[in-house]
Amino acid sequence: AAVGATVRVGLDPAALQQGIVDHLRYSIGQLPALATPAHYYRALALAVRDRLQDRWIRTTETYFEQERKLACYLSAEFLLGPHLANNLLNLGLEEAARGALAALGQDLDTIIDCEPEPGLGNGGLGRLAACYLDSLATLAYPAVGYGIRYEFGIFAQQIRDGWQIERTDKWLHAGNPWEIAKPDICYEVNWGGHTETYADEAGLQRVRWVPFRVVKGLAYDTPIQGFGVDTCNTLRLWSAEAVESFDFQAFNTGDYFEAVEAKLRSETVTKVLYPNDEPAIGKRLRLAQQYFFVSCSLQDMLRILDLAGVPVERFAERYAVQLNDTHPSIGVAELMRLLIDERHLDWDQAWAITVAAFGYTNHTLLPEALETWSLPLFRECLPRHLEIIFEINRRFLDQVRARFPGDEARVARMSLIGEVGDKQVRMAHLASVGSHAINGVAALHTDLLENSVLADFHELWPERFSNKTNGVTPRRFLALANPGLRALLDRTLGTDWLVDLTALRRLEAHIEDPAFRSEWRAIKHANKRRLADYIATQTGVELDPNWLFDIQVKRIHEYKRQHLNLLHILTLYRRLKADPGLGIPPRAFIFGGKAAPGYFLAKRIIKLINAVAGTINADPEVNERLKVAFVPNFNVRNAELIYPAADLSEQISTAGKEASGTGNMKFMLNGALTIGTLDGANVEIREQVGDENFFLFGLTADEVARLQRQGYRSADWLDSHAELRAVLDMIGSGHFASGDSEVFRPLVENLTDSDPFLVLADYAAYVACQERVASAWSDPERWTRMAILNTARCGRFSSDRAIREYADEIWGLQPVAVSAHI
Ligand code: 26Q
Repeated sequence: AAVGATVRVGLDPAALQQGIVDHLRYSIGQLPALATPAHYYRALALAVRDRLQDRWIRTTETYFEQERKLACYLSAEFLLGPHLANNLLNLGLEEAARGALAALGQDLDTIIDCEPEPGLGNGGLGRLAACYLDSLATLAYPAVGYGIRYEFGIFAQQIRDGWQIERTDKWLHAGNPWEIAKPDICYEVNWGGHTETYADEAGLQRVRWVPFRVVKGLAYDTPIQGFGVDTCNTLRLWSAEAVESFDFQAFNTGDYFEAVEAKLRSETVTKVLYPNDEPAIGKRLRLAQQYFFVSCSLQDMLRILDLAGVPVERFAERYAVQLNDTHPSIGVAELMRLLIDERHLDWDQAWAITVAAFGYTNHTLLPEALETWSLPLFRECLPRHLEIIFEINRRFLDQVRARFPGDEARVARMSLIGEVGDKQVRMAHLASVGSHAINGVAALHTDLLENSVLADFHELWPERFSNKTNGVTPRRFLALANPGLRALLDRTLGTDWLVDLTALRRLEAHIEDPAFRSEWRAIKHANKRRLADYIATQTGVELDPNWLFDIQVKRIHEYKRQHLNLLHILTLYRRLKADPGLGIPPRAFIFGGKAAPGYFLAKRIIKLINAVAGTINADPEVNERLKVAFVPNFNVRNAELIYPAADLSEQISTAGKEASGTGNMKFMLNGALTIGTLDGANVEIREQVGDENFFLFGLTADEVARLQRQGYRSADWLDSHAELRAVLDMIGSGHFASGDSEVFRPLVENLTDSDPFLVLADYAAYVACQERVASAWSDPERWTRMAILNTARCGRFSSDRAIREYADEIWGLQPVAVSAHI
């Protein structure tokens, strides 16, 4: 190949080095002598993107030529995490990059740490979308991710005086070497205004939407390279801009300032990710974000269909459109609008296409987390869509009445319009009616979905429902996160586990080999050392890697019960204070997670964790047996340090409340044992690993429901448990707050007065279960066997398995082999 080609595509260290030097000069304009690791990061990222480019173009071209079905994953969030190390892994370029940088006097790990992570999501749902993109590409499925290019992602969390402080996440401030702007791929999106009817040339009555405002959506594409294949799919994120023509009126009348203000208003649409993981009422901008990205994405699908010369009637043969929760569910009404108002299809034809194209994934059962929009707000913002939703509803309720004559209570329950209190549009109902497939994200969750929130829909259309238990990508969460374990697995099993996680079963043959177990322990120890060093630099708390590392990392939520974990810690603290000779194994309790900025109790839970940490870590009577640390700013990057260092994974949500959990799977993958309730995917984890290798405690979902029906009284549990009362009193007394008895009063009162998530009811069982954990830990050989079994039996929880199920059972999607020219 010519020299120029080598700079762009050569995979050997020398070519890569040349590529880096070239970008440093021609793309960045930096003198090598003055280049910092951040400059080298950008240069390497650009050199790696060059090496993706042929695969990327070839993939797009292959899909276009082969006229095959494409999966479109619509998600308001993609919590991608850093790209560089992942792309090096998937391209098989890790050693070449290390060598190329070494020749330039640079260290690859230092360079990798320079990447600001794209945190375009809140937690589980956004990270799931990112894992699914990885699996889609690795399995060679034709797919596109569609979402929002937030200028500011999830806030960076700092801890000041024990409290969470939010800092804006300026992930784009040094530019983003991974994305390519496609300014020619852009669409107009209407907002507000009113509708009119008119007669077309043929005299047919049609509807026209006269908007109050028009915003333009621009595409930014990011390559999603599969592991070990040439498939490189696209993540297309939309960024909002003002429509040029829109300023002119104000400009011409001399109000330049007004014109600029209108431009700014347009651009706020994609400014910032909402940092809540449940809906807040009446947030017009959130509705604007949802409609904006969904409209751009559907217009894009139609444009590509036109380009391919495929008639719009065949839309559903060419696209499977998956709704990641209800956030993109306005798509049901938008596709109807595009097909009827713009493409002039009749209602029945448009509806058949819509239902055949859409699938809906539900991620929550919590009633307060189900999305609704107030009818007046909805009408003001999306007047045409409301008309369409009324018509969908009219036809749908006719169907319900025909099937269940005289059952008006059922009709009211199922209506797309809720009439309890103020009228609302129920997005989960819109998504369910407009989709041929509806799924939950774990077996228990799907079961509860079918029998509670969507029971009426399940009765009407049982064939639409199925379960798709979540999964996580072993490339990022094992190979990248745990290089020590990766090397052991490669040496012991070969490398096929990376694309067939069930191959880890073969580890079971090595469990009785003491040398293997001791290697296993050495790897875990090194991972714990690495995390301890990180925690020491971030918080000043020093942890000993020989201790049991007991970890709970996830968003802070009452239903996830970080405070139950705290009650256990304080029980041990009190016992140790009373009896300093008590024989309990030393434990490090590690927490991490962000609270929604407006979530009062969640923020107090963070403050309490830090207050307890301050007291315990400084007390020589207990700090040789107990330590507590809160890792600030839990994100994808530090998650990759945390999961591999865990001995014990805390999955202690109130049964029936956690739809699935995916952190539970990331811990299991890395050989942590789980202490957990029968909730979400914990149920399936326990099934896989065996009852004897899982620390189970607590009420079941049925028992929780029954207790709450009967009228749960938390005070009953206080009367019968002196130790629990003492712990709560201690929190309330100000013991952890230099005598301030106010700060934690709301938390204590929440538990003693209402306890909505049954923390007190599960307390005794949890503490008893933790005693079983302690006794298992005291036998290291037994613990190691159980740890190995956890990794060996995690095969089901690969996102590859989950994606195959979606492809086969919902999307009707076949893999398409891509072969790059180079
Ligand atoms: C909705 C409207 C307005 C503003 C915000 C939102 C919003 C944003 C994010 C609502 C929900 C979310 C995120 C939910 C989420 O992460 N759910 C988790 O999804 C995981 C993947 O399926 C599951 O494993 C978890 O159990 C579930 O809690």
